[in-house]
Amino acid sequence: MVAFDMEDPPSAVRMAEELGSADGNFAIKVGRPLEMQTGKEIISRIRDATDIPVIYDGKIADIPYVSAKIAEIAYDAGADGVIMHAFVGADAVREVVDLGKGDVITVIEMTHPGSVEYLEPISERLIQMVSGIGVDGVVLPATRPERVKRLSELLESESESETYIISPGVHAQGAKPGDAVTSGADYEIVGRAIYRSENPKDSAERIYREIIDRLRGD
Ligand code: OMP
Repeated sequence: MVAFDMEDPPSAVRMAEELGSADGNFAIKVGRPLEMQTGKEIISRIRDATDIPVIYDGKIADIPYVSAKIAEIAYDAGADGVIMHAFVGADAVREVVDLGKGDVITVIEMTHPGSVEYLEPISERLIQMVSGIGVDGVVLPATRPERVKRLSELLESESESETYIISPGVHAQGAKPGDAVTSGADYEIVGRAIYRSENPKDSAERIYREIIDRLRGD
């Protein structure tokens, strides 16, 4: 999953087109630094530029009504899924899930040190809560593979339906390609190492191959 946090909409659209024909299994995550340039329109432009999944990473964390409103705007603009925080509580998560307009991915633990202080102590309860509601995916930190392992096991025992795990932190934040998928994650998220590189398509394909090689034990 390629994080689109660049601040230049034309280069984002170009990269979306390139990823559509890249060798691998890709998705795009539109972050706030990009969204703030144009508003929801960039989601639609990226949606029109490629067939691969587009996730809106608004890190939504508001009261149920406003959380659902933000998510609805993103879905209607063309997002296949949205990322919201789990810590806002079951009522907010449920209201977004109940829209039934696309995937809901909830943040459980984050990649930065501050996450250890406040999210780690409550993350097992967050997993139980989102499993009970039935979200489509969760975010776990590639920077802490042992947490991905522990929480992926818990997720499997708690969830009645399949819940995928997406893990950021590869390269720019110190995780190595493959650290998360070999610990139980389904997708790894990579931003700067791709969109800041000289040839983003080549970088995406190379990192994708590295992840697959680790998964196969090559
Ligand atoms: P790079 O560090 O540039 O690869 O980007 C990482 C991407 O993952 C950014 O879009 C972050 O917003 C996102 N992210 C994290 O880095 N850490 C988290 O704990 C959660 C996320 C996320 O939810 O995507």
